[in-house]
Amino acid sequence: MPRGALIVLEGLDRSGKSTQVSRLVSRLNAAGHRARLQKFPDRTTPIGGMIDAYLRSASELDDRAVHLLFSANRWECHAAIERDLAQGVTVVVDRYAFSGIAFSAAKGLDFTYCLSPDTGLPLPDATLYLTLSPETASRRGAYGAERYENVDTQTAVRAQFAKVAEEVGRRHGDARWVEVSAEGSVEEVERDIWGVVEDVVRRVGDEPVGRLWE
Ligand code: FDM
Ligand code: MG
Repeated sequence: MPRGALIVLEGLDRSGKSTQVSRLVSRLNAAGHRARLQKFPDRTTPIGGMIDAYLRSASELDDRAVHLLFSANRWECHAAIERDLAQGVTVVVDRYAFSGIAFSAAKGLDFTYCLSPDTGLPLPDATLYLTLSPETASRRGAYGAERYENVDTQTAVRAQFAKVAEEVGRRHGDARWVEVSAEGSVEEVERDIWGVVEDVVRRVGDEPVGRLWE
């Protein structure tokens, strides 16, 4: 049986990521692929609950401690992801280790340190990075009230995502990181994403799943 594809969407706040991941899952299922959504952080687990409290500023945590919690939250889900891929289910992921690096490195943690706890996780077959100019982001309305939802943080995170893109290209090849402009309408962005994903899903069926940063 051909395996499923691991597709990640990354992007800054207000890039429309959540809308696009749910449209992508629906479209894959409508096209006859089995697909499911996985969101990180997954706030439904005990570790996810600690992350959720931190993001809502209901608790304070050391920067390294919270970095490791985000990674642990991915590790507690990796077996289910790999099982689904093996059974032919495509897993669409809303944020992954790349957000983990970008947000923690933006706080000043060492970039190489930030990479290391996610080493060995299933490697996405493609990561689609939704890009958005600061002007368009500000036109889309006010930020929410969670930690990191402010202009200064988003600017620092954007710069770190550029480094993450370089690192993915260097370690895993440029084809694994695809920039998609999120400036257009929901339908335009959906069409561009579909153009990439359709090919990936068809191509990876008999390739083994790679390992992140290995
Ligand atoms: N975030 C997300 C991190 O700081 N590290 C991570 O590993 C991940 C997956 O959590 F500000 C940040 C990014 C964002 C916040 O994400 C919550 P959602 O997508 O808004 O729930
Ligand atoms: Mg958010």
